[in-house]
Amino acid sequence: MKGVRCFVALGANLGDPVTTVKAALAALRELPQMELVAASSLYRTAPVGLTPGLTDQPDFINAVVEMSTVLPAPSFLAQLFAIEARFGRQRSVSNAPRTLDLDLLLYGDEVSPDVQLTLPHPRLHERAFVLAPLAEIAPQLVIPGLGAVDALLAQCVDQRIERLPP
Ligand code: PH2
Ligand code: MG
Ligand code: MG
Repeated sequence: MKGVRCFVALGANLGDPVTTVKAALAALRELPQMELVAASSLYRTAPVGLTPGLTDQPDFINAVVEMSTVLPAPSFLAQLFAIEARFGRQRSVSNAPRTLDLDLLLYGDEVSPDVQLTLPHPRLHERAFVLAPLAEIAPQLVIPGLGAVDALLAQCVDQRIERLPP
């Protein structure tokens, strides 16, 4: 498929997050009009950016996938939201614990300040839990307006992440 090169982040920290993330990877693989090109390892990561009052959260399981799609970005995002809903995602305050979070990180080279879908993802460059799996599957990647993925990752050394065995 000659589609747009996209990257999606997966995150979960409620229930059984390893099983959830693996099942979400299978769901992404089955989406029509797109192709899953590469999937990173799973990572166990310390929660980042916690809302006051929600600081005692379980660790997350995170991963990143590369996809190719012929869908426009808003339609692709709608598909991601539909998968989140299937996995029982409840939306409350930002950064609350979640059964499954799917974030569209990059849609080709698109740069957009749209509040519904900011591209690249607005916090991507400061999050080791995104940059480490991204660097694993796309080590040469340059993020539009932000720079090389490995250089950005080197600036996030204080965040605890552990790559899980396959
Ligand atoms: N997602 C957040 C906020 N903080 N921390 C980790 N480790 N992993 C996440 O996926 C995550 C987070 C908001 O989506
Ligand atoms: Mg999200
Ligand atoms: Mg998120």
